[in-house]
Amino acid sequence: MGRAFVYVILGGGVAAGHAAHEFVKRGVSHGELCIISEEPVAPYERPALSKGYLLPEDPARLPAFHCCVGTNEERLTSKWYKEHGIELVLGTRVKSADVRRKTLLTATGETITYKFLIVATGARALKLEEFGVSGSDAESVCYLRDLADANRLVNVMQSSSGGNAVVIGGGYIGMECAASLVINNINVTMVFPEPHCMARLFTPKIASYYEEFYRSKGVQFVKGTVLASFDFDSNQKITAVNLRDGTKLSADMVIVGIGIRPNTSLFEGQLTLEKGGIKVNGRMQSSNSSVYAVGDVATFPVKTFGETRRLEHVDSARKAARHAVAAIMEPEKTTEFDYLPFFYSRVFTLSWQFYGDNTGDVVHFGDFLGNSFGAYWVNKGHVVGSFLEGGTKEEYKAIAKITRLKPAIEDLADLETQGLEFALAL
Ligand code: FAD
Ligand code: NAD
Ligand code: ISD
Repeated sequence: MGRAFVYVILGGGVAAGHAAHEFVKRGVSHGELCIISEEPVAPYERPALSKGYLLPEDPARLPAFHCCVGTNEERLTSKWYKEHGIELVLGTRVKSADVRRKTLLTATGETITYKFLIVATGARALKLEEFGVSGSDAESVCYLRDLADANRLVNVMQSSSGGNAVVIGGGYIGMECAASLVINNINVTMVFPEPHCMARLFTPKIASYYEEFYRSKGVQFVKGTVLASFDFDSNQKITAVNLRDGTKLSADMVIVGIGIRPNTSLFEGQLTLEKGGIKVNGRMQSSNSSVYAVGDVATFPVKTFGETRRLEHVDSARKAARHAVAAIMEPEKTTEFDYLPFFYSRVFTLSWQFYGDNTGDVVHFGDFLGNSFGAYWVNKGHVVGSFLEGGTKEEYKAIAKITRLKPAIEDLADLETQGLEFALAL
């Protein structure tokens, strides 16, 4: 059995949803585009899963957060895809790809061919077993990557109300889930190997602000160690978590957020890989000219840094997806992708944004005892990155603009004195 399409998007997450919207904006014809997704629902805004989805009252539920509500655009339900003649093949895993033959084979045995393929397979959560610890399949151990994980997490959370949770990992998932657990009346201990939370991005000073805030909400931190094993009762229910430093933490539930691996396996040996992702050029085109890659799975040239990066954030997935569609449908009008990395998070009443690169010297500014502060990163004499907690819309716009402009900095002390005013004055 086989079907042929002009355009196929492999993966049905954030990048797929925004790419589909762009295809329609650019006049794709009925029957030309197909999206194949392992998930059983139309593309949705994944960030909701660790935020609104976990609220105890009035939680976000589909269809409210289908793409592209994250950018205040149309909400694309299955009906929208149907109305625009887009074939949405849901609940279907692609099990092999042959880029020479331009063919995908699904787990249901169907062959789908394409003229242009956009790979948007995202990433999978790393499992404890990959670090030599078993127990991931225990009833109260939760990961969080997709809707099925989120539903499971909500159930486990509800049955653990008033109890103890151990959160393994001090990155995005750990921080956002820990906040949600507290809001759900669960006592939280966070465990991670680094000296402070969000070690990939935060400076020790920034991290200590968030850690203090979390402590004020009752969260405890165990740093510099990792999980060694679980204790189970006679019903195979987890009762405690044993850490490598010998600590035993009693636990009714566990959330694991220890990073991801991009889903590249279908293309290994067929496309060039770099930095863990599918290497693409400024048109999001891989080493095979009919295959494009976007989102968590793509390693692309970040012009402003002069090097390639693989980013794991929603803004980058959305914009790269739209850029790939532009490059495919209007190649002569489409220039190289020129993306300024943008990351953000919201936890409790806090909210931060980061633009650019966190390399070089750090200059902190603002009131670290209050509720608005930030930092600039200055590399080789230029601002390359900025962070702001508690900013206004105008202030976030200003730090984004300054990071894009990369102004020269002669005196770090002067930059520190000027603080946010430096960005606002530009
Ligand atoms: P995904 O959205 O992960 O989509 C990949 C899709 O491909 C999935 O539907 C998957 O099932 C499908 N797929 C994979 N392999 C196959 C196959 N072989 N066959 C068929 N289908 C396949 N970023 C932010 O910037 N801000 C946030 O606040 C934020 N919050 C997040 C919260 C959570 C809980 C998670 C997990 C991530 C969050 N992120 C956030 C990161 C952001 O969601 C990702 O960067 C983004 O989803 C990447 O989009 P993508 O389309 O590349 O991958
Ligand atoms: P992450 O890379 O942000 O953090 C991984 C954390 O795992 C590290 O900070 C470290 O503390 C911990 N760790 C590493 N090895 C460990 C070990 N052996 N034992 C215990 N802990 C260990 O990844 P994540 O938090 O799992 O997030 C998954 C993905 O979801 C990422 O791509 C992230 O960008 C994305 N996400 C983003 C947001 C956002 O941008 N606001 C929110 C949620 C999720
Ligand atoms: O994707 C990401 C992310 O979450 C970060 O903190 O890239 C950055 C750093 O790993 C690199 O700047």
